[in-house]
Amino acid sequence: TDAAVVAAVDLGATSGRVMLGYIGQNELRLRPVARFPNGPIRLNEGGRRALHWNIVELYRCVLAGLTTAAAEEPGLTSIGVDSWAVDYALLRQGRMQQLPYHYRDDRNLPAVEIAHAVAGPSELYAANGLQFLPFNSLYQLTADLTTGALDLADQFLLVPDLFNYWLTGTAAAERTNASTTGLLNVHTGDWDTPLIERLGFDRRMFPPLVDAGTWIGSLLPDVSAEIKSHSPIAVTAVGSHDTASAVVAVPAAREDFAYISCGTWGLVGVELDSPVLSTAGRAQNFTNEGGVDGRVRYLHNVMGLWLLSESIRTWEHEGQTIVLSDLLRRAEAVTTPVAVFDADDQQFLAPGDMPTRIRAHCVENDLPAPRSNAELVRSILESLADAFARGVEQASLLSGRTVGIVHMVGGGSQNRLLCQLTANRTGLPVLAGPVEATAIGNVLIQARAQGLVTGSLEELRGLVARSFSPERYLPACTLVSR
Ligand code: LRH
Repeated sequence: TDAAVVAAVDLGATSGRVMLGYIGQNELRLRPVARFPNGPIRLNEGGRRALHWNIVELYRCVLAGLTTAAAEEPGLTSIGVDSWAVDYALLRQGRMQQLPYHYRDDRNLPAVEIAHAVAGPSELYAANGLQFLPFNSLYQLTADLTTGALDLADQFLLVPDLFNYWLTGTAAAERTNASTTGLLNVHTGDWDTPLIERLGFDRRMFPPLVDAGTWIGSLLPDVSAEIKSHSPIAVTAVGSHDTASAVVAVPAAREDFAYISCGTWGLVGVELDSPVLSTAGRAQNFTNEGGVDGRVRYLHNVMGLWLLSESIRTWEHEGQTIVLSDLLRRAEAVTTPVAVFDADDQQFLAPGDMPTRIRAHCVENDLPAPRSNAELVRSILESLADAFARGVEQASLLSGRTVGIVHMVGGGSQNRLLCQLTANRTGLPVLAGPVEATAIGNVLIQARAQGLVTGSLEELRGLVARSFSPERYLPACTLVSR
């Protein structure tokens, strides 16, 4: 074909992938070239079990994927990297100083107290517009301040920025992901120097900000050699926060849409032109994250498929053989009412035995504790759908935006039961897909930067809708079990 081709590197908290994106006149296609698992690695740190990312192994997987990509498509012109938010590497003179921490590490909890003693939650919200999440980078940096790790560093790079640096030698901070640090000012979109300094961090650690669509650099010669590429390849900044890229690829055809980007997390919200900084929004823990093209992602974090994947991990660890499709079929067949629990409860954040935590939570809250794996899965999906419905309703109320349709993108859009339950509980049609919205958003911003497509996000979304038709779920009241 005569389609132009770029590569999207999309790193999620449970898996990563390298995809080729083909951009034709009126159509977009994706082809996976590599998929690899990702997850926390536990290391002993003076008696404490610390959670880190195996970032070097992840980089090796990315290079292997890019090698395949370059072999299959010698005409590859550009690479874009996105990942989960908030986590970062500390460098000194270009050398990584410690393995990045995983946001589920428990060092953050004491750090929250320390940071809040300097700048309280309402003051922080007025400056950065972010919901409180104990792992926002500013709390993690506070932990690094107390261990002395910051004294050893002269540079802070979020995960995609780190990969871009390793690929090109250029250090830059892409804005959408930088907005999740808590250190960007919500009004100016720039590093909030007074806040950074009050919290005790060195402003010079934070690289120059760039917008999605910016050319970062060419692959370093040794990287080109390693992936066996013979033509120059650009690294382009995309919406490097995975959720920002996913929102770009929501195939919305009308304005009154809410989105649920559902993978490890379920990010539920609306897209706005300007932030909402109301006390009510802060009380409901709604965030104003930076979107591509200066849009605001006004959303709330719901625990997401993590509840399911961590339950499955627990069962497999116990020696059970789990077949996901069977499990979901049995969950769908459950007819007894199951517990609808608070999927947002912070006790589900840490890795560990999820079924036991969910049962204990149900008992504590006078809810029927799930008795079988199928009941537990049904309970998780009902609870997620319930949290999604509350999120959609609150996003609408808090922003004043009418919502008439819900787009579910990401891995969760493949879960038919979850989509149907979400339609039932929101009372709105749910349009499910694309599954690979994040990679698609990543590809689109590279394609636009290269002049292969033009136009606003609305036009890009039209292209997504034409290329990947979503599946429609209508609310069916009979399925609701409250
Ligand atoms: C989803 C996500 C989410 C963040 C979390 C850390 O992958 O980026 O938007 O809140 O990971």
